[in-house]
Amino acid sequence: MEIMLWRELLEPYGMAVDELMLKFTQVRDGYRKRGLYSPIEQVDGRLKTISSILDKVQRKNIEIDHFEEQLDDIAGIRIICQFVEDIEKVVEIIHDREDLKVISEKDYITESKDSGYRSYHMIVLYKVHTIDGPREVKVEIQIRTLAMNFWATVEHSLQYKYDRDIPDEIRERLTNASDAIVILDSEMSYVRQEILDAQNSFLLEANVVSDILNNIQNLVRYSNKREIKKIQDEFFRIHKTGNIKDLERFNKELDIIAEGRRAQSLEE
Ligand code: 0O2
Repeated sequence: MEIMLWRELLEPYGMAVDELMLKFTQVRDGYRKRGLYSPIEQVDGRLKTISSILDKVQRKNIEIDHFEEQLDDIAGIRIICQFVEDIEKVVEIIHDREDLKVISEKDYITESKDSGYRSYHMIVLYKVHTIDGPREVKVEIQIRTLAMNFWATVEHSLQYKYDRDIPDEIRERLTNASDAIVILDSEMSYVRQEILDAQNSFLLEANVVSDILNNIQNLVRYSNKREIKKIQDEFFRIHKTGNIKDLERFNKELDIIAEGRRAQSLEE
């Protein structure tokens, strides 16, 4: 196969990775903008390199001309969650999306791989629009916690270092580390609600403060300097108390003032 042909073949997969990374990042940001906890913490993506495709084709005895049908992970998206419970939510989000058709799922969380690897895998079909027309491609989505990702990243590097033949002693340590990660994830689940409450109130405060500052910015156009200074001082005073309810009340008052000023300026 010629090198130019490879590039053309892989192009729709690269597009799928770029588009899906953006879409899942938008899902995360959508939650956060509304002051909600996002089940998605981080989104990564990669197009399998030609050399890695050739390695896998050789390892799995796949005919080179059929690699597209046989390999599910030419396009790969990785979604990292904080807690094990979030994985279920992300799986649900993926099932509900109209632009993704789930064709298979592997649950390596309930049943880890012999290596100790844990992750939830979904193979989906996704349509991209190339200059040659629409193309539906397979994408592998790996969903795992931060802790599972830490283990998988380290183990993956060791697989490369030892050419997939990790010495027994290191393998044993990795198995121990994988067991420790199950315990870590389950301990974190116990304190999940506490962490979620803290994160939610932080996000909520960040959003209210940003709304207040927008309101003040808009009021600058319709009010005099003395009035703006008074509003700002009041904002600093309430912000110092750290009381989110008072901040929300103050923001509502600013909304009303801003609305009144806008209406007044239209009448003039
Ligand atoms: P890369 O470099 O990430 O692209 P197989 O290779 O036979 O195990 P299969 O049948 O294609 O995999 O599907 P499976 O088991 O769902 O694994 C696909 C991908 O999951 C792998 O792709 C890895 O990314 C990840 N994975 C699976 N098992 C392990 C493991 O034991 N350790 C780590 N670190 N990752 C794993 P590639 O092509 O192997 O690698």
